[in-house]
Amino acid sequence: MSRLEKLGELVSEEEDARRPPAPDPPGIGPFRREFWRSPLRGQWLTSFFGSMMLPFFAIAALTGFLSHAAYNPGLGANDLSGGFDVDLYFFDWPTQPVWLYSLTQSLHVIAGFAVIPILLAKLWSVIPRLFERPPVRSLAHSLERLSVLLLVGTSIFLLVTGVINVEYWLAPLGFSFLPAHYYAAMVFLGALALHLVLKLPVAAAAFRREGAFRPLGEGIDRMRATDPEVDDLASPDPHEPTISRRGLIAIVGGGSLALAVMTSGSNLLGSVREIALLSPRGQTGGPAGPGDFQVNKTAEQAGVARAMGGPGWRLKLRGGSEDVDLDRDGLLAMQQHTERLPIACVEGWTTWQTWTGVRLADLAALAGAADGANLLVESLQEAGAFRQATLAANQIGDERSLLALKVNGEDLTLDHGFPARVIVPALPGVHNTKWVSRMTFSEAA
Ligand SMILES: Nc1nc2c(c(=O)[nH]1)N[C@H]1C(S)=C(S)[C@@H](COP(=O)(O)O)O[C@H]1N2
Ligand SMILES: [Mo]
Repeated sequence: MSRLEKLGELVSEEEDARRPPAPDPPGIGPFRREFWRSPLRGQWLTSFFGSMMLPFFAIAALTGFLSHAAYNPGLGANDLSGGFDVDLYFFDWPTQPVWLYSLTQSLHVIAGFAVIPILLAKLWSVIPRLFERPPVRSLAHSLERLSVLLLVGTSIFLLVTGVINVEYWLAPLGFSFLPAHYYAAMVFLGALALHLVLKLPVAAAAFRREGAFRPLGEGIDRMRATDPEVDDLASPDPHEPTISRRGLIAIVGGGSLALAVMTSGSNLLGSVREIALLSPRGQTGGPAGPGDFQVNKTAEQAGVARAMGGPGWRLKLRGGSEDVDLDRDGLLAMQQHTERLPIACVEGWTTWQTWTGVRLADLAALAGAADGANLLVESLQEAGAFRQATLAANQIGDERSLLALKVNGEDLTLDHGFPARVIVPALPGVHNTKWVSRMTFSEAA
């Protein structure tokens, strides 16, 4: 026992002595420690699950911030988070490699799905704490419990909002995913840091006592419950084990792996969609043909009718030295370029297609845009946060960045953005605006 722990114990003993004997509520049901009888519970198991989760949370946090950076939240119309538009980053999101956002966002979603079984197992392992009596022993104890409450609350909230966003259950709930997810992530990271400071010594002690990996070597016949005297999570009255600790860990790890594999099907590679059982956009989008790949929001959902992109449609270039209006034939008469580029959505899916159209850089030159200008792209779609996006100078300047008119050799389908859509390498899917009607260059930055 460390000096600090000893001190803590002395203090709490003293507190116990000072407190008048509380009228002990009758120990009933789950409020009795004996109620919880699994011989698996103990600080080692909880610490092991906690350690298993750490890499997933580290990946999710890092890639979450990268996604925020990729959205260029400080730029023009890009703040979707209701005020959280600070540019926290000291770098411009690059356009190279073209699959960068696909990689980081896939990892984000994979890590989030894969951690779910481990989090559930860890919560199961500490459930007696929820019924701890007395609920609050001291100021320090109440603060610790509050931080755990925040940690558990935000981690569940982050995973639930992430999953419902991926699964398209969000719209009916009528709240905005990004701000909720961002702000919860901030609270979560704070609570996690505090939790680590408070619990690392406990976990380290449990690993020293039990051997960090020793219980993994024990089958059900050799497994013993830990001593409830030294381990406040151990059951004082354990029943016979029905599974070993390593058996439970294998099941949890297997579940986690299965979720990771399934989630990666429509993700990283964008190609093994048969295993993407949990992705509503895992399969295809429209009628068979060159436009048969997933559609995020259909034209109908966006309120865009084919007639709006008909013969009367003009692309309006604004903000340069000259206002230019182009019809679709005018665009087709410009130099055409073909690029194979992914659309990588924040939801985690990726789809690689072959796009043909004009370079954004050529449009900037045509309009006489200033060097270093950024670009507000607006859609025929009248309402909704995704009707517009602002692109940074490096994104306009990349020669693979297109205003696409065709996909896979044929005119864009209406659902994929006819008459014209943006496609920029390594750009989050949401900024690849469909049904473009107007492009406004800013003054030079
Ligand atoms: N105007 C407009 N453009 C949009 C959207 C939208 O809702 N409206 N959705 C965006 C999102 S979130 C993604 S992931 C991509 C998906 O493109 P796709 O539907 O062609 O696959 O389009 C983007 N462009
Ligand atoms: Mo998206």
